[in-house]
Amino acid sequence: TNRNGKEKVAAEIAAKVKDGDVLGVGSGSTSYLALLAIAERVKKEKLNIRAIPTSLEISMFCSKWGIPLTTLFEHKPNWLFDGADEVDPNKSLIKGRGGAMFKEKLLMSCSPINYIIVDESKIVDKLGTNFPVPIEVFPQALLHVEEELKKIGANEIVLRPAKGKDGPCITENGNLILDCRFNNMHSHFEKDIKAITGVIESGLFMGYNLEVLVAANN
Ligand code: DER
Repeated sequence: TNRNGKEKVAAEIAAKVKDGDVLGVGSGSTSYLALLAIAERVKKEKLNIRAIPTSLEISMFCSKWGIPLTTLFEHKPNWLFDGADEVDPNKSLIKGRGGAMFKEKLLMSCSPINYIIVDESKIVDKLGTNFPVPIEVFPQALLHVEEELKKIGANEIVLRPAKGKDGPCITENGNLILDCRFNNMHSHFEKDIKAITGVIESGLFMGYNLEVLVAANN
């Protein structure tokens, strides 16, 4: 049933697409549903749009369904849609279960309008309830970053293991991911994490102008 809810929200996103749009396309299964719905409209209505992907997987889906790709070298996105792991009452997010948060945050920073599509399970009172905060780390900086994260209150730091190969998960940027839990994440905590040299990006999104569309778990 919640799949129906998700497909309804995916259709809402697809309905927003205008001819000529350049879309920032987030990663994850909910963005995927929206991309499917958009691809249908593109085909049926011969829409001329372009996508700036946030992961290899999204690039492959766009190529498969005939949605032309572009890059930030040629275009800024008119708007973006993406999923999230957690959304709190201030519309702060935890993202990055899919490991694409560097490009997702980069695109969101370049996009004037951002839609976050989630189901009710992602709505939390306090960030960190269900998901750790993923932090992308330059490999050589690992031990330094772990030390610094502990200083700002990390009480659990897990090096994300790879699936399908031995050793740690390696992001599409060639970095490692630390999944972290913290004692207290105050309202500018994203900046405290980013200030640590060796941190490439975190999955903490605070203070972005975004609209949240929630799929009912009917
Ligand atoms: O990795 C990400 O940031 C994804 O957007 C993720 O957080 C949401 O993925 P889902 O839609 O498959 O739950």
